[in-house]
Formats: sequence, structure tokens, C-alpha cells
Amino acid sequence: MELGTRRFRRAIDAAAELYRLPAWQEFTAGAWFEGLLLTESSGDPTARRYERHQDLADRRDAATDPDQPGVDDGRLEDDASYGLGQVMGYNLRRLVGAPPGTRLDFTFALDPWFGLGASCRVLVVELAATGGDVARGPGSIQRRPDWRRPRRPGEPLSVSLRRVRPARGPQRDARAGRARR
Ligand SMILES: [Ca+2]
Ligand SMILES: [Ca+2]
Repeated sequence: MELGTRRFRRAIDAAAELYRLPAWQEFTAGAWFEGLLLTESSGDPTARRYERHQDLADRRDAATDPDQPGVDDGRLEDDASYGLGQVMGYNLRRLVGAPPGTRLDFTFALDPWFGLGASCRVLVVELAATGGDVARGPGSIQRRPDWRRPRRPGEPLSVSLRRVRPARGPQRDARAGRARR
């Protein structure tokens, strides 16, 4: 069976390199990033998920929520996640620099390039908060405890991660010799 992310693989690797995501365990940055995207969207760039439990009138961020509480407002919903990496609407609003409470049509986040970039921007912030510890960073990895320990030889992958390239591959070597911007 072909993974849903397969046609984006080169773009995924490029995004991981561009945003300097770290390698983790036996996974290259591109490999675990692809696994994360598979978990989030199955590789469907138009994936969208409404988070009803966050779209509430009495939530802390309710004052900056421009849509109707308790109602799925479709592409205008800020309490829905969008795209390959399922970035939340209120995070997308911040990423594009729109002031809190701005009503946006989030269709732009269903573009695969945009989705990859937005996912990386969120990951970079999450990883900075954990000192680069991937296991304690992205929520979708935290929700999958089987990702948080080294995999035993021959153990099946619960997420259909691709076979990883050797740890001493060009991606890691290139990064090691380069100063951080
Ligand atoms: Ca709503
Ligand atoms: Ca909302």
C-alpha cells in the first residue's frame, strides 16, 4: 500500500531541511515529520477537523473568537485544524500576522506547500520550548507513546513510517557542519 504522504516526500524532506528540524532516535528529520503528517492528515492536504470542545463561548480565548460558539463555521472556523499538519485556525491567524479576532477564510491552509510550512513553523516553536526534545514537543507525538521510546529491531511500526535512511545520511552531515542562522 502506498503511503498517503508519498507524493509529498521530496517536499517534506525539503521543508524539514529548510526549517532545520532535528533528527530523532533512528529517524531523520524528514522521516519523523512524514510520520507526524501521516498521523495528522493521512497525507490529505485538504484535511480539516472541527474541534467542538475548543469552540466554546466560555473559553479563555472566546473574546478573540470571530465565529459562532458551538457551531462548525466551515472554512471560517478558527477552532478547526487544517491541512497536512492539521494546524489550528487560531495558530494560522497568528502565523499570517492577522490581529486576534480577525475573521479569516482558512482555505489557504489546504495548499500543500503552505501546510508544510505552517506545520514547520509550529514545530520550530514547540521544539524551542522543549530544548529540541522531539519526544516532548509535538502534541501528535506525545499522544503516541510508542514513538517515545527506541524501537526494538524488527518491531512493527504502528504508524506507517517509511524506512529511514542511514543516520549518517547527507541531511544530518550537512546540518552538523553549518552554523545556525
Ligand atoms: Ca464556531
Ligand atoms: Ca471558533
